[in-house]
Amino acid sequence: EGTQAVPVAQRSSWTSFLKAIASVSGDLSSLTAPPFILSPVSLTEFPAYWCERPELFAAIADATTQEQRAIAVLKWFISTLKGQYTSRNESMGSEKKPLNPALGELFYGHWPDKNGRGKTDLLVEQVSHHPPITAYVIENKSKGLKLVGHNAQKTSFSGGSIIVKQIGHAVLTVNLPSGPEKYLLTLPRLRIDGLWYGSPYIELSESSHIVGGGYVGVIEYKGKGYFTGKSHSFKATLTPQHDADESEIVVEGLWHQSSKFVSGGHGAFHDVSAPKEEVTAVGGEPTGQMGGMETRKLWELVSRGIREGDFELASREKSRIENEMRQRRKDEAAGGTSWPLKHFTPLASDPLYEELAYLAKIVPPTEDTYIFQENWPVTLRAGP
Ligand code: HCR
Repeated sequence: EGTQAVPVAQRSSWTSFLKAIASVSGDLSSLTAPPFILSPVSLTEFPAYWCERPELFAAIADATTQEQRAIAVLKWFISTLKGQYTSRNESMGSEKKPLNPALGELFYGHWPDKNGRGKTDLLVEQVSHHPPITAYVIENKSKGLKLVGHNAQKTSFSGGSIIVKQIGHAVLTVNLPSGPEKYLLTLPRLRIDGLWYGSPYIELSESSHIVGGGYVGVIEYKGKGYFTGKSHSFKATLTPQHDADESEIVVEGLWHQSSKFVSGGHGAFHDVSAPKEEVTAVGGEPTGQMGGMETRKLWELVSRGIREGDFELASREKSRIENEMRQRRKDEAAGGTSWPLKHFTPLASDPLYEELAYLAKIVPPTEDTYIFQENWPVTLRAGP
């Protein structure tokens, strides 16, 4: 009975970690966790989950009516959830603790053009260290599609699980001949279960929204024992905002597998059994190399240590990076300067969020945002 997944030598540090989680509320990112639960990947790589099926993203631009577009946006969104929330269980055996990004940490990548879907670019910047906030842009220029968003988390502990409230939102812009159409996307709540056993996994709960293009979309998430009695269940409802002739669209199923239309369409809706496509990381320096703040360069040795089981290397390098960052912050404070973000400017409120959140009665009614500065390195946009 008990903590089978925890290596014997790490059991007491795992129990201390769980106790620390239970007593710290808000931000878990800086707690030190035992080696077996460490992921070699930083949170700045997570925005790539938004586009692991680039053809579904591109399909949004190919839809010819508002109804088709609303369906395409929902299909793309639901198809990202498997990667966002279950992929570490598949690739690493359980959910793990990602590397806590440094302020100004960067990640650039792309998905190449294939079968006329166009090239899709990814840019990520860590815009805050404490609390951790990650901002990102995903753009398919040839299709006129752009997703700009930011993410933060507020954690609490309840009934042996970690509850993660996601803060932040994303705005998807679809450039149409008639002008831009914008969709607001909010994020689900997470519950991290299986902690005691040392094999954490995620279940989604409550709801998230997709609002825009003439539709108000609500996605409700349930685990075992609800709609279908199965884990990872969801029900999505797209309600037309104006046109009484348009019908409501309802879809139900399992977000990590497949779903079906319940009304407003027939048969299969989404299916993620086909392989996904990982992002190709690219260096952001003019030479095409990765600079010192690019995630795979910054964490190179920590990652190698974690992957190869050399935890001495991992922890030595992690301390070196953290000390360097602490020193950088001290120097800035002494000199009255602050770290210049490369790609984003913080803004205390987002008028588009406010307008669309009001339509769908989303709480909170206002949120801050990070405005993307269109200075994406030209070199990163070259190529097919
Ligand atoms: C909660 C979490 C950090 C945040 C991760 C987010 C919410 C980040 C944005 C992505 O779009 C989706 C996403 C997926 C991850 O599931 C989620 C992480 C899961 C665990 C991690 C905690 C900070 C670490 C808790 C430590 C446990 C696993 C021992």
